[in-house]
Amino acid sequence: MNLSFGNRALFVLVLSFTGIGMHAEEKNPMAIVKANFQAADRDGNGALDSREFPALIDANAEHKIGRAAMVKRFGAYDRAFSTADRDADGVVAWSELMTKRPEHEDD
Ligand SMILES: [Ca+2]
Ligand SMILES: [Ca+2]
Repeated sequence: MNLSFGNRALFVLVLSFTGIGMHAEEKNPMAIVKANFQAADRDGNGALDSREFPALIDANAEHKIGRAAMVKRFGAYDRAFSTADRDADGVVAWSELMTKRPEHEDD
């Protein structure tokens, strides 16, 4: 290698910056859930009905987010759906996922 100090410093900087970027992405489950939500929302109406919801659970389970893997393992999609559908209008909106309250976290 025949890098000057400046080039070498830049090289290290780029490497560490890339590393931080990847790390931050893995550390942000909300961004992953949002992407999974949008992928699961097949008709694109901004909410998941009971047929779309399992796709979100499965995708979240792949990323080991929350209790998704457990819901998937027990096939408890209906129960998870009615818990997530806080206003019981038959669809789970993104805002409903975001307003999940702590008392619903216990079993
Ligand atoms: Ca939808
Ligand atoms: Ca709802």
